[in-house]
Amino acid sequence: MKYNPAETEEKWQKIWEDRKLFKVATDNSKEKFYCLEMFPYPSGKIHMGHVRNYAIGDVISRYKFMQGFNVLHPMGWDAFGLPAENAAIENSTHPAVWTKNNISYMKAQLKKLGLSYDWDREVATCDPEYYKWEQMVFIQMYEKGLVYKKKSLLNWCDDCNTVLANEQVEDGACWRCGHEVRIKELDGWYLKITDYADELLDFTEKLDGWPSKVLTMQQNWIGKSYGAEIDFALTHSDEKIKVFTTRPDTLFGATFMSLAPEHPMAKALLKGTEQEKEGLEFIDAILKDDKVNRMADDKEKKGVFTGRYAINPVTGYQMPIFLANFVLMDYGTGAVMAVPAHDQRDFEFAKKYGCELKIVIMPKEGLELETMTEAYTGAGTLVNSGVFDGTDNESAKKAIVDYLDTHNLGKSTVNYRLRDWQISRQRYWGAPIPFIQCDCCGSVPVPFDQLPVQLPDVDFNPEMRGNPLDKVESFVNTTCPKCGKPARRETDTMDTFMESSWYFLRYTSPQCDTAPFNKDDANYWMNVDQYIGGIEHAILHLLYARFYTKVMRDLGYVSVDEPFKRLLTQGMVCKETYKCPVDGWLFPEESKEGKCAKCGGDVVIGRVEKMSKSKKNVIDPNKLIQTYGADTARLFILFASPPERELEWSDSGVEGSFRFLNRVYRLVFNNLELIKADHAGTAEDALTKELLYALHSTVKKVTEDIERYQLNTAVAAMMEFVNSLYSAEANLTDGHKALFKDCLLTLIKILAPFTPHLAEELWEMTGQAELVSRAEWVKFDAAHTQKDEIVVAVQVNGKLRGQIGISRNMAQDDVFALALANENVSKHTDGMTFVKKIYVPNKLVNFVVK
Ligand code: ANZ
Ligand code: ZN
Ligand code: ZN
Repeated sequence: MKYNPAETEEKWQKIWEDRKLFKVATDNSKEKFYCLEMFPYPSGKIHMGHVRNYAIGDVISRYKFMQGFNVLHPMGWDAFGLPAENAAIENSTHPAVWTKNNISYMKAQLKKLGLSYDWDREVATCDPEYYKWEQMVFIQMYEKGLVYKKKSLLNWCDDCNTVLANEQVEDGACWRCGHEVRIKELDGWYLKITDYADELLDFTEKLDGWPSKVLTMQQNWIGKSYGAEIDFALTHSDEKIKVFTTRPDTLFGATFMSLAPEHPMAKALLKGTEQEKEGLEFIDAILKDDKVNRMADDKEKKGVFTGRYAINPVTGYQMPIFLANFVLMDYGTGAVMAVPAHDQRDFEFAKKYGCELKIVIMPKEGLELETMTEAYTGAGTLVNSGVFDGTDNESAKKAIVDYLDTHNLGKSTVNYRLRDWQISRQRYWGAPIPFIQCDCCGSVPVPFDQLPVQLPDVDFNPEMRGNPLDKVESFVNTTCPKCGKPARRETDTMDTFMESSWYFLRYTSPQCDTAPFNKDDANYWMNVDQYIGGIEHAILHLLYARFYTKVMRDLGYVSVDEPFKRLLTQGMVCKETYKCPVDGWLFPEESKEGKCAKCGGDVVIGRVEKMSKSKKNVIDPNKLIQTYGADTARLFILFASPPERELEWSDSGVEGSFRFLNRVYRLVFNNLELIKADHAGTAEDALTKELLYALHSTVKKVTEDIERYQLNTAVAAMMEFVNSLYSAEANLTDGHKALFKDCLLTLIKILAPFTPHLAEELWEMTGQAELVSRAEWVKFDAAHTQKDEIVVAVQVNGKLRGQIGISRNMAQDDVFALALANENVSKHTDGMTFVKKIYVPNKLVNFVVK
């Protein structure tokens, strides 16, 4: 008899499914555990990153199941998005068809992995029954003042007839067609996430189950800074320019001003000056550059003088006003008071354009203009700052703002980096924004009883450009719900981040047809106790989901403040690359012993990198499962690396995992008779002690390791356990059989979350009635988790001279006696006088001798 994964796995998957083993219901009498993995985009196939994500989640879920929790472990599809639409255009199909096919293929793949999902809760976000509620909540947000429409400047490709995100603009050209990108003013819908900036920030302090790295990223994204707004008068007009600064203490050193090229006053300032033409050209050029790029520290600082001057309110200095590429309109006020001696960007800019530098913050070690090679940005005492001279710069911040405040020149403010969330997409495959545009009434929400606003049918073909919704007359032309006159339907669809911001709430009652979800169910299951997903979602998805949850709370739908209690961000799956100088990147199977399978030439083995289709360093989960089975795939992935780290693919590692499972199979199979029999009595000898130790310390380690996500060391502990059992096997007497049986059954149980199919098969072979997935998790006895024998180092005058084995907590005098009995130790102490005998219990002996 041999371990046959293909047969075993299919058999158990069917049994679990038939018995609806992982179907759960709200049950207030039971403690719940909600385990969630980020749902996939139905791109076509499962990749190794998915396998890793879901294998980790499955261990945690199955473990919690066995611990008696009522475990919610759902799965679904983040089903809207651009790839479906592009594929539909290319292949003249419909995005819905493409998506549906992908879902059914990927679902079958997931089932082959033996994941413990409650498939009755499956959700696909492109389902009108899903987005209907999103539309309803969107309207409720609108009624609460959390949704608004605004014109903004966006990247636009005339050829593709579409808006482009900054990342889709490459050197001023469209990433898809290469056409020049222009800036177009467009209406867009926004969610007021900024209303929640403070709460989102404050709660990052309370999310102690999150990686601190992710919290820091969120904090930086929200980017709260305290500072001041200061008004600067102009020499040529009565208007004023307001700047935002975090360094009011440097006001006396402000020698010029930098404005964003899109600042509303930029063109007016230029008007009639010698610089007008150059200035206008500069504005056009800069607007094409994307913002991230403009802000980058290493980006060359560029600017033009406007020909105008502002007046420093405390020094009277006439500050030339520049337009500068690194000043952004959507931060602060879009205007900066430049202090070149104390800000690096301003320093570089001043050197380039010949502006004056003035030191106003003096560090202890002194500072001189002549020798400065970079801005001094540290702390110090104020100089050249009138009445504030001598004040330390931290207290000067407040003192100067107070002064400005009393003279009506400025006031303290708080500024955020976080911007409102622009959710409009000029695309078909998304949830339609439920609004109607009426010439008389403006933007009018679609009445609730008319929801969902469903996507109309459209024929897709390769000639298509832009948003097909614009062209569907029957969709666009409608009547105003308020006045009944002809009106136009909104044709923008929502950002797909909207759907992923609340799917975890929908999972708590996915069939609910009277509300987005049932309140009692949501309050029972929320928060998600464990969320698992990629670090690439550390900022936007998690921030939006947190925001949405708070909005749902404020709309009265749910009572939690935060969606995710604990967060695990799994590392990437990586593999070395293969490249043939002739044929380019090769799939792993196209490189045979260093030779290219296509041309026979030498293959260049490249760095270990994230698995990606473009570099072909991918392993197909299907093939892996076909060859070794899902349990081997799962075990390898879990064993190869701690979940949060990168995982380097290794074929020999996969082989090793497969061999281990065979070893387990044989061990149990060879002892079936022993397991099925009843045994009485336990021998009191060394082997019993060893077995007890192996058993309890393994259970302890596996339990604790799962709790702290160290799944790899949990697997290692089970491997060691199997080794101990093999070596004990040969020496068993009747007095060990009961204990040995216990060890084997325990092994099967603790393996169950990791390799559930094999565990079920073995469990059944041993004659157990229930499923091992339903068995109770094993408890350990702490008394047996410590080895009696411990090794203690013996030093003489601080030098290691020997090691002794002692029993734990042996009396000090006995330890000294044992130590002195050691030959090498006595060689160094014989004939000497003892100055001191030191004993660090259970660790170290040191004799100080003369
Ligand atoms: C004067 C000053 C002196 C500044 C100094 C810094 C150092 P954080 O901390 O990120 O909030 N700033 C203001 N608005 C800007 C914009 N729209 N685009 C680019 N830079 C802008 O940054 C605040 C600082 O960034 C502000 O404080 C301002 O420069 C600049 F020794 O004002 B500071
Ligand atoms: Zn284009
Ligand atoms: Zn109307």
